[in-house]
Amino acid sequence: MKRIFMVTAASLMVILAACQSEPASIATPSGGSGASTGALPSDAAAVAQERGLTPDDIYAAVKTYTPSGKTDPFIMIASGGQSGQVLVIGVPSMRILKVIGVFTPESWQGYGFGGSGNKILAEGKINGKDVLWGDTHHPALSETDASYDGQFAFINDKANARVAVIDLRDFSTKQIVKNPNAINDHGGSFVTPNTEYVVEGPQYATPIGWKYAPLDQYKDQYRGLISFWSFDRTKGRIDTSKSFQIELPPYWQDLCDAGKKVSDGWVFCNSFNTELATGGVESGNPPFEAGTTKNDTDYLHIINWKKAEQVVKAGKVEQINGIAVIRLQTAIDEGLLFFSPEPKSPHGADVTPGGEFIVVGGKLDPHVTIYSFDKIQKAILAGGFSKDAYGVPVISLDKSMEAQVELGLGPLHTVYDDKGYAYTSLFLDSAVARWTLGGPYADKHPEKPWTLVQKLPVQYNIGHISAVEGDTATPGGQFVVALNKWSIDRFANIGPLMPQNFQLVDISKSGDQMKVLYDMPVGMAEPHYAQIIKAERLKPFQVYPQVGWDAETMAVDPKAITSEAQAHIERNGNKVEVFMSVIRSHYSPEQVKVKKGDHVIWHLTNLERTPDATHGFAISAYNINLSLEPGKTETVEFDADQAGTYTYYCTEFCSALHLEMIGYFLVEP
Ligand code: K7E
Ligand code: CUA
Repeated sequence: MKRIFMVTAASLMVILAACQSEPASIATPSGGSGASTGALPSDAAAVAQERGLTPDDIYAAVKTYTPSGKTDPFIMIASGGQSGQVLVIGVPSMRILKVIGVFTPESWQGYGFGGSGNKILAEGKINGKDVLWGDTHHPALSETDASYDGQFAFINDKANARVAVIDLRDFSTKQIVKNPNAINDHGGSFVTPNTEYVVEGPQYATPIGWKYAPLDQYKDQYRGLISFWSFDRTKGRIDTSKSFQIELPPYWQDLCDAGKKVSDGWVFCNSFNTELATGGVESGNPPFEAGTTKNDTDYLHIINWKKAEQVVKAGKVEQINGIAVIRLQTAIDEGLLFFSPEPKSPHGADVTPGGEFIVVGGKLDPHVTIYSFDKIQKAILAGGFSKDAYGVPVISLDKSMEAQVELGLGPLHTVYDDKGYAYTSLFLDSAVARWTLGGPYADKHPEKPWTLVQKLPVQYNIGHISAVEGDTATPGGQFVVALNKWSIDRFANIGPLMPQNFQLVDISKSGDQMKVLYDMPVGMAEPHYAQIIKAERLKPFQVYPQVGWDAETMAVDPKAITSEAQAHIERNGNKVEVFMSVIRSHYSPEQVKVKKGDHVIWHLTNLERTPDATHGFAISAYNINLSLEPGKTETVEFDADQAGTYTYYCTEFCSALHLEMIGYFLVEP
């Protein structure tokens, strides 16, 4: 129901004046234009009136409108859910800037249609089988000293326990790592404060190495397994030889977060199903949803990864499928693993900017529970624990808890700002809760610590929540994005499968002043988490640094030609090697003739140095399609197994003579 009332030119001026008083860095990120407030043009007031816009609507419009030629001050890296992709979105305009193919072939980028993307996708094979989709959940930007450094992004595939590396110099996928010991994951990816490790937490327990074991052996044979993938920044790759895993009890570890600052060196994961339910509603067992929620508490997992590193160095590991695994008993004996109870069916474990507290959502409990890292450390020093069924020391809740804040129904995930507020998604309430942190944050806001300040309705069923750098040591405080699972009535009806709704929320003002600004439909999957980085931290290439650049190795391909004069074809028996140049508006050579059965190796180099002068390359019927950005080299290798007359042509409208950018590929019978 929309409140419609008259918007007078005078009230618009008040709103505009209010917007103008926002910090210039938010209102006019690119600076310099110096728009004058002055009087609102009468034609604009007429439009507002005709469209029935309320003052709130006009505030939202002014707050989010990004004039042509201006760029967004923030970039959101969002999971692409079941699309197996990653979305790059400008904030606050909420415009999609790029869809990055990660676990799924993506034809615009020519990812998975003959070029280097095929090699990367092949790394994600499972037992030799192509798995060409992913359920991406949690993107993680690389960090230096617990703040985003704009260099890399990582993303997990929940469905298949894989982690991918995206290089932010060209926003493209460079590596997929298949976890050899887990078949699904969830608590990943997230990074340790200097991106020493990309952490991949587990979810539904299976035997390590996903070997067969019947469900009546669940307690003894099934296990959780958290992975610490060692990241080599210089190479821009995960180094599995320096990575390790820690065996965990078969509780369903869920969301994880790395400690930072005072809690650097530790990782925290919430969990559920301490009941060890194995389902079987068809044989009279309680269904999973009941079986996994019987206990009043589950366990927050508290893991000392710096100590685990030492245990690995000391060789107290077992090699399983090529990865060093710290066994559960070793983790207990070496003091790497502790538990503390969490209220009913928790979700989310989110560390505060300074690392002092860990906030866990209640899911079936109206509270968030706030754990104190300091108290946890004191309890560990004091000793005298009870033990869980597997012998893991349990720190009682009264020894680890700092506070509980009642927020409402279904608290899930929490992010932070620069004003000492925390923001928690309330799934069942469909709301964003703003509440106050205590401890060192107490004097940043006027309210009492650990209290609810505002509950802002969102549309609808919010899952994750993302804030500008809101999970780092240096949160921004301008915007929150609610990642809503349902959109129901927010968009035009386009059939039963409805888009998700990313709702932009203004959090720039203190107190109960949060406002919904904008609805962005996401009509391609269900994203889970997203991170928002200040755009100025990103330093991507405009064109590849040199002609002949191999985007996979991020170096010049020694086989690449660098001028049109070098274009040629080499034949050696039934091997045909094509060295092709690509520039507006022709390929050279324009005729490639082979015999049926020839093995073809086709190198293409885009000689352009002009930004955006991208060419495509598609060979009809051969499932080959490449994107050649300025300077890029790609190599396609295939057997000419079908005789006939084929064309190859440029799939990017690159110039007035783009349609003429074609060639003939003749395969003689
Ligand atoms: Cu992070 Cu959606 Cu995977 Cu919560 S999960 S919503
Ligand atoms: Cu090159 Cu179109």
